[in-house]
Amino acid sequence: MKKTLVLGACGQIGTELVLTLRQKYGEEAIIAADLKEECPLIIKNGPYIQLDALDKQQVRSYIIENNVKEVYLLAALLSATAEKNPDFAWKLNMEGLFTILDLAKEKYVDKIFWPSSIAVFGPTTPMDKTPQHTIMEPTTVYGISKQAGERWCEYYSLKFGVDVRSIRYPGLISYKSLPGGGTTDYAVDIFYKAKEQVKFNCFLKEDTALPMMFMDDAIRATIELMEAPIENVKIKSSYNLAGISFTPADLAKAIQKEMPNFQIEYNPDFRQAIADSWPNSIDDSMSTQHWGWQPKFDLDGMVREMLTNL
Ligand code: NAD
Ligand code: AKB
Repeated sequence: MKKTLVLGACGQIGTELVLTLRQKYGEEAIIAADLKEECPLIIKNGPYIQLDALDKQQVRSYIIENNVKEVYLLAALLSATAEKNPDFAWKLNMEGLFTILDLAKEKYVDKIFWPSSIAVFGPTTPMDKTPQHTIMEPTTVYGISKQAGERWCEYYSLKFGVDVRSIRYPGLISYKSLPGGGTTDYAVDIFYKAKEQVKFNCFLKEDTALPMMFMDDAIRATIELMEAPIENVKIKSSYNLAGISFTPADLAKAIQKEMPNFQIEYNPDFRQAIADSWPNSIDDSMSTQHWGWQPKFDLDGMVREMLTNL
């Protein structure tokens, strides 16, 4: 049986990706792996292994011995956490990628998914409808690692024929798993406070617009890109992907439509500078043209799903 490994499977994206991949390809075909000893209850329905993405030998042996042919590499430090530990963020975000790219170069692995982020853009990037190809001068360690990762993915693809596919995810909003230390995490935390009927203390200013997406759309995009015929995947670095763009004030208003007593206050912290360096909205027309991407969730639809399911 062809095996797929999701490395970093216990996080916000991995949990939902593992569930969806198992529904599609069977529980035994999808191996969840993470640094954590125990995997979340929700993904206990299939194989799990404790694996350190930084342990090159362990990762290589596991993949080769278990006939793993596809790898989703999700282990990383996100923007806010990375700023607190830049050296380690650079190490984790880069070294794991080289281990997997080299396994594909040596033909052990057939296909890789590696996520990039809107963090590859910086303050000199056009902020509205940011194009696929534009100025990219990121000012965060996270953004620098994602930009470097994109360059290496393209390099391995062009020089060695490695099939590596990537999306520049916007901030992701989900109810099945918690976010792991990003600047866009406020857009998940806000729903927990709304449900608890507690005033939300937002760490971004009310008018900070950022590109965001409901997790269902992100998982569908990931699998659609991975299933696209290779000739359609023309961009070998990473694809822009857009869902919904909104400010904390827009999101609060949308929640108030469903919960009129919901309250918010704004106390920006160090994450404001990170958010200010990122785009307001993204032009993802190349994803639409090349592999047919279409988002389904708008702001009100996402808010209803979150409030119903949390
Ligand atoms: P997360 O922090 O929620 O999850 C990361 C997982 O990786 C965690 O379960 C953690 O235990 C695991 N991990 C950390 N170090 C590891 C190691 N050495 N070995 C094995 N596992 C390890 O992150 P996420 O939100 O699920 O993001 C996954 C990927 O998607 C990251 O590359 C991130 O940069 C990217 N991304 C996420 C978002 C988002 O909004 N969630 C947006 C853009 C890009
Ligand atoms: C973060 O805020 O760090 C992530 C991202 C947009 O990459 N959610």
